[in-house]
Amino acid sequence: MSLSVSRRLAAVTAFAVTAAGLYAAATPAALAAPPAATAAAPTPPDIPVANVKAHLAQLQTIATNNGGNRAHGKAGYKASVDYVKAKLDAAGFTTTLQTFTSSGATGYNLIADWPGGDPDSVLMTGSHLDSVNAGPGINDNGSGSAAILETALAVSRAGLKPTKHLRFGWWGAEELGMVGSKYYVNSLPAAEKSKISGYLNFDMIGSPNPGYFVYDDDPTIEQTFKTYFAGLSIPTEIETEGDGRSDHAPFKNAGIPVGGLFSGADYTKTAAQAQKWGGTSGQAFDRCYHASCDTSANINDTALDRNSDAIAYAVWTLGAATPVPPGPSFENTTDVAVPDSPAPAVTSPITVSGVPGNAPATTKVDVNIVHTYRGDLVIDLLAPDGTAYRLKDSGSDSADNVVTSYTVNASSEVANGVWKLQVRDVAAQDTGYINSWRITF
Ligand code: DTR
Ligand code: CA
Ligand code: ZN
Ligand code: ZN
Repeated sequence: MSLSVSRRLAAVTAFAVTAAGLYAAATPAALAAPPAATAAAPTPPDIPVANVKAHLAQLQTIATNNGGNRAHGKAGYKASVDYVKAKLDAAGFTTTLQTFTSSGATGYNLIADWPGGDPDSVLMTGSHLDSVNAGPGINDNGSGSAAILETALAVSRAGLKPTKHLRFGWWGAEELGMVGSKYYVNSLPAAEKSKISGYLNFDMIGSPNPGYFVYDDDPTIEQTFKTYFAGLSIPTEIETEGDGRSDHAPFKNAGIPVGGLFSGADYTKTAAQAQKWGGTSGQAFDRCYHASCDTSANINDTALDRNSDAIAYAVWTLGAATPVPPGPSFENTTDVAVPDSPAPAVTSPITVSGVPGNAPATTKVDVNIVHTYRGDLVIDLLAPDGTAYRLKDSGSDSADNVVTSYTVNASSEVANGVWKLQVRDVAAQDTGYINSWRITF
């Protein structure tokens, strides 16, 4: 790509003014490690409700493309599992697919472990991912599934190092009688059950005529949620539709402390409840419960947002999140032109030294690429031994530039050595350049 005059000047200026910087950029010394974080636990993040709704849109598309549902034993359920799993794998989680059989069909539980934390003290968060056969199940229970997925992704974005070990679960065949969660709990050896300090369940948290219900099982978990909503001046009620009606039941029956949130199903909102929560009295919390109309339109965004944020608050608080002193960071700011397709990939090297042991499961890669059609680009992280970690695939994305942070589970790689950012333009027209990139351990 021909450099515009301003870029040529900028390039020359950069070379003249920061020759040392360029030298440093080519073989950078570790950037000064920021001061260690204070002992206070980090503030739980706001969960962007737009991200949660984007997951719901994907689940809606999956149902639409697979006979209108995401039910156990149907293609739509397995496609839902594959979607969630891909997001978690890309975010550095260790995922496991557990299979079981129910009503003659294979069912799937998806378990995702966040590396680190005390293996003898596990905080688990779960939602059932299946719908009924009648419809796409966006509130029941895409809402819970999407909210805990986005919370897990927030854990990854934060590079959280909680005291407890965090585990997330997406259950199959809940609508057949909590079959997946029962199978998971019953398959756990007693020693593993005893390590679970608490199970948080989220099944229907975006009901269109919402209530704010808190499970009244474990008092500590219950109080955690009540504290959150009190901070928003939102009154809550105890969930009284029956303990046995969702996936927390098998955990509770195994003696594990449980809690959760619920925005209501087919029961009717009273006048008193409408007075404090808004919405329509005399109408069900979710008129599309177990119906074909449980689509993307069957969500109250405010309830979904508040409950998603409450989930993050509970995971951070109950997980006893501790500060994350950022590890050593290395950067290369040398511009590297990315030629238009067809052309070989280009690379930008960073020599890492002085970092003991292996890279962490939460190795962070910050990428800054200037380009006029980022969908042309395939981006990989190359470890010193040549192992490639795909950061970004090509696709129809006409937006400019890639300015993104990726989390890579590079825990099998020795940290010291020459890491490379590899970029290849795989579609004709449009060019750009690697502006800078950084790796943080
Ligand atoms: N049985 C759940 C919906 C449901 C009904 N009452 C509660 C109470 C707590 C959680 C969930 C529910 C379902 O259809 O998936
Ligand atoms: Ca939010
Ligand atoms: Zn249901
Ligand atoms: Zn449900």
